Amino acid sequence: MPRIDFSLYLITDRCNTADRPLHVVVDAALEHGVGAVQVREKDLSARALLTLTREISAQTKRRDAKCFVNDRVDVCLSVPDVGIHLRSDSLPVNQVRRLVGPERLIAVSTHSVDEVQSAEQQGADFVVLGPIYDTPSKRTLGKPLGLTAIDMACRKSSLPVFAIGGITQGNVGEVMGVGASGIAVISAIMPSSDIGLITRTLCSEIERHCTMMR
Ligand code: 3NM
Repeated sequence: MPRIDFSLYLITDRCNTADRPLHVVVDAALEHGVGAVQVREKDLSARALLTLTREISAQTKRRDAKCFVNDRVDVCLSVPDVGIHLRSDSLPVNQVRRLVGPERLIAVSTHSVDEVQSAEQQGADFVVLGPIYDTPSKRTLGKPLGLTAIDMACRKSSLPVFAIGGITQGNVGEVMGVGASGIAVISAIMPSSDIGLITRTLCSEIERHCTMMR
């Protein structure tokens, strides 16, 4: 079994759930095919983040899915089996590997092919590369990277590369078609009025393009 056995990675945003409790949205997404959830609530205190990560980890366990926490190695180490998702200003990957040991999964946010290669050399398990398309929260990063970045990253690294940034049911096929191992999304799922339908649609698009590549 590969360490990364999922292809649809949901990132939380508890302020973007169309007024539903976060756990309701997360549970529906897990029920319909999300394979991993990243707890990314940057404004929470360490203690509140710990409580939330415990809750979401219990939800992912029930569905045989994975749970990651953004940036906070201390919170990660406090909850059994939770992985860590590092950003560019987090502790370096190799340092985190020494802290969390060989079993916990390490994901890394990357914004260039060089960063993907560096994450691989330092012992990451997979990378998220973006923004691939325009997405409001990442306009400060400049122009979206586009599909060629995924293509190049997949050629130059053997790590699973997940596409992020503006991924929707309309473009998931494109990113899978150039070699992505999966997608990471917030707004395609979090605020959706029908979480089950959009999750199933994304899963079947991913599966369709994986089948076409075989
Ligand atoms: N990181 P949506 S893009 C959290 O490029 C995040 O590193 C990105 O949200 C990166 O699915 C992004 O709504 C936002 O576009 C993803």
